[in-house]
Amino acid sequence: MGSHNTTLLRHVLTRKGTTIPAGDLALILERIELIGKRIARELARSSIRGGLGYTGETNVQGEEVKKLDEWTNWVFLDTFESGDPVCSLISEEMEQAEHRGGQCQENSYAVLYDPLDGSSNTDINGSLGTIFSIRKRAPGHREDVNDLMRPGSEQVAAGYILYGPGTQLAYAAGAGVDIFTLDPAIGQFILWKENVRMPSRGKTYSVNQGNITKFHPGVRKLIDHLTSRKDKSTSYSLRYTGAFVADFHRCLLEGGLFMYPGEVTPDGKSKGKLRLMYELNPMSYLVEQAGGKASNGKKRLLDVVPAGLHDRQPIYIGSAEEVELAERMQVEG
Ligand code: AHM
Ligand code: MG
Repeated sequence: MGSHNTTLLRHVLTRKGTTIPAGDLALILERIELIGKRIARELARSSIRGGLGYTGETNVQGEEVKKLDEWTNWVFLDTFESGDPVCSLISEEMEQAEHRGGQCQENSYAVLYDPLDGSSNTDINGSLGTIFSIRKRAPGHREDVNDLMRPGSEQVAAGYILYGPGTQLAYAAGAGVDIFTLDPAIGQFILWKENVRMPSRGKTYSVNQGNITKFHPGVRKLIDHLTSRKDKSTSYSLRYTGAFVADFHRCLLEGGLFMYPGEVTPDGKSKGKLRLMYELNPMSYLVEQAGGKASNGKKRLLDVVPAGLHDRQPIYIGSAEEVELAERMQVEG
């Protein structure tokens, strides 16, 4: 058994080749790991603390808000109270960004996040996640977030926390994807895998197949193709948890395809469900750093210029072979 004693902070401070200064990244990830520990602890006992169910409110996305959505969003705001070097907090749960300090300075950042991904799983003790994206803010900006209306390729770091049987944190900052596991007894995220590389093809696909009639016919063609393989060595199994983080984590480790296709509306337009800035960009950044691909069915997701903070897009993400296949099948028309 190898030695398991590299903490997240030590790793960040000694990692070479990152696109963001190690000191800045350490300050931000130190906060995010604390958020992960606070959320993991609460999720483990929320059923006996009256923390499950809905608040009765609807969020900016028009979705019913769960008590844990609201609480986890507050945990971000509370943990980043002291700001520096984070100037702006932008969440799928808030219509407007929250800012810390005065005008954003030279080396200040925005953290864009989905505090509780897969929230339909809260009440059944299913897997959940937190997703984050880190971008530089242009000096002098604050409420004006136009400097962030840029493609996901401009992220300087991104990652997620998976709350499963164990809690794991994965991040990338231009030097590959590294994964850490929380040891609750000592309260530390310990390095588990460094520089994860995805297989170029996998054995599973992930999609909410119950929505098939709402998707473009190209998606049905793709699913027919994936499910028509008779040879065990080339056939696919379906895996879908209802939490993007959990499904993506499988893909990252074992290869395969996760998709959330656009829903074709009566006027023939395709409408994605998952959010570009809080969900798709961070995972697309990670997948590319691990040798995989991410597309909206027509183009690389990291090249998409957001139409707004809460923009949604279709997604096809995973091993290079399966994502290229989806694009060839013209899944989004
Ligand atoms: P959420 O962030 O509000 O939980 O929504 C995102 C989730 C993803 O985690 C998951 O892949 C998808 O929505 C599940 O949606 P559906 O229930 O339509 O399959
Ligand atoms: Mg989500």
